[in-house]
Amino acid sequence: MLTLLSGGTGGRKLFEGLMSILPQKEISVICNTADDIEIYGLHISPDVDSILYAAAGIFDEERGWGIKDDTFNFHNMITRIVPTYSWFNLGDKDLAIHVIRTDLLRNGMKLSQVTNFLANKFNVDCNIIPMTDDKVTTFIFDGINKKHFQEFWVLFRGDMPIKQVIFEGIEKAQPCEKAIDAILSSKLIIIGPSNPITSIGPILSLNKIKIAIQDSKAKKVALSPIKGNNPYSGPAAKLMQSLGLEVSPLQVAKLYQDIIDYFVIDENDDDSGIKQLGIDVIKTNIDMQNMNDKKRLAKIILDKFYSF
Ligand code: GDP
Ligand code: FO1
Repeated sequence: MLTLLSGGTGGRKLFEGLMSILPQKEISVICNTADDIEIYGLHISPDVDSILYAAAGIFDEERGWGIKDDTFNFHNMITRIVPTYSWFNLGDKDLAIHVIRTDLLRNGMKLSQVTNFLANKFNVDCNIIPMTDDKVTTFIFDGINKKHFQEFWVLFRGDMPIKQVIFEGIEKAQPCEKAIDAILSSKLIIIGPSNPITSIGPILSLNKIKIAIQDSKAKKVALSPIKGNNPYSGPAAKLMQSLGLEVSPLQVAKLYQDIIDYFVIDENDDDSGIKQLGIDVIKTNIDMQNMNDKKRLAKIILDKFYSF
């Protein structure tokens, strides 16, 4: 068994590589839920859904979110009536998932149980685990107002000042028990090349998850989402800069230094600072533009750290 900590893009790409090599039942994924948002009363869980859809083979790779070949009839109609709904797009097929999830949550199921229910319906065998069943929400504070992460990213396209990143609810939130079980029974724990601030940040801010990783006998490896001084996509650079952090693989390694043994960085990046942290470095091509790249990178990690 191995456990991957993931958001919806870099971590999901690596997940696709891992799935192309290992049987799904050997893989557990602990997903960030702090990006979750309620849109007109529906519970949307973007990172859980990206992993679920990827496992089910229905993820829209081109768009980078949602279900492939989806249509937007519902969205077009609802925004014709209420134009202010137009900023967040929900596809028709995607919508079915949100309606079911919201209904089951209202009937008392926990997010992890709903996720399990949905995974079964798609014949998904890997263990997709939300980091918590409790409400945790990432807000971006600009010094005056706080905006939900989705508003910051989708509505304002990341174009607002960032004074603080707040994981509201994190102090009281408990990790899902299944997440702790997965960590403690894994031979390998992988921190995916996900956004270290808003995807991995909330997962590791659940103290019991961090402690379980530290206590685990597993090999612990993280992959860099940064090549040179740039992320491949998303707001990682803006978030890191705004928080006074350098945008570099070394900085990401520093964020993970108390839990990882190995760090995978791009072959052209400098590893000296990372080695000085006491972390072993694997240098390789960390681009995952297509399925071959994803499989190649996953294979390097599995060959080195996971005998099966
Ligand atoms: P989100 O939920 O969509 O923000 O997804 P993640 O947090 O999982 O992923 C965002 C991070 O993925 C960004 O910081 C990117 O730099 C990283 N990423 C995207 N594509 C690649 C890739 O091909 N290789 C690597 N190493 N990282 C990537
Ligand atoms: N991203 C967008 O840029 N625009 C959208 O309208 C949008 C809708 C959406 C609906 C469901 C879903 O699961 C994800 C969606 N995303 C959309 C992606 C999402 O905002 C982000 O990629 C992640 O939350 C970042 O972690």
